[in-house]
Amino acid sequence: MRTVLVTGAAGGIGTRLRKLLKGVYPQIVWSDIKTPANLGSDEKFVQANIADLAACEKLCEGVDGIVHLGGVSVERPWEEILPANIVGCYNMFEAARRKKVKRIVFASSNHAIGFYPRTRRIGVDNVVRPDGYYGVSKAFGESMGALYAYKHGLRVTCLRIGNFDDVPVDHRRMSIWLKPEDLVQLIRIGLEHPELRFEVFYGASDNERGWWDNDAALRYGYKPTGKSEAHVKEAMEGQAKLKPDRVADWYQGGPFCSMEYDSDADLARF
Ligand code: 15L
Repeated sequence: MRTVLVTGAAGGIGTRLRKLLKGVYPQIVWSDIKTPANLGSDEKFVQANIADLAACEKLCEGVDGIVHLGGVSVERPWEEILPANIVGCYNMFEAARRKKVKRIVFASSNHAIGFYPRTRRIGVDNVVRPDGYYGVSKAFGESMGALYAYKHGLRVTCLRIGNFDDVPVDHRRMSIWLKPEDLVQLIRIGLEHPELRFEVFYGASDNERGWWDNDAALRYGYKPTGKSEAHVKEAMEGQAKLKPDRVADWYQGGPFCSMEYDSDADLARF
């Protein structure tokens, strides 16, 4: 990997990665629809809208690997998800194929499987259960990854990111927390591991209360260093500030599940 493109540079994860990936690859090109605050003079930034295929092709020129974080990162109306996360995701994969980029790490999300109850332990072979249009867009991105890997030979890693933060901030995040440095490890496996073709990994640290079987990532050498149990006090303090919610508290996806929820389901059966 000589040149790595990272989309979504102005977002929460992108902003943090700008520090954590410094010096890891000879050249990193950062991109976003908006210019990040505090761009360093040593950082290369290209402003682009991923809903524009020609702009994506330009971004991919001379690039070896992509970390695709760009797009909407929370639940939003379909009209916002469609251009940014569906069209934008297609554009990045297609531009990568046309420009012969070798690898893509796609930032998927736990919201692709948010409608599994917290009582279930799941792996990467369970069918998706998105908890909103955002989750659907992440499931779509994982499908694009599989298509472009098996049909066009790209090497693709989809990271179902739990919650990326310095510490877990509530009860749910105790199970899905991802320490920033652990995300760097997963990204590096995706960009560098010689045997990888297409994989889905959970973007989670070594959380005792975790719901996900992350064997696939461990087999590729992932050694998470974050342990949510070390931060239980902060997480429970955060939890105490939240109102109980029968749907959000039942499902892995939490509050995204209760948005616009109007099913009369007996939760205990699902
Ligand atoms: C995500 O996918 C979001 O990008 C982030 O904002 C959080 O909501 C996170 O999931 C989460 O589930 O905590």
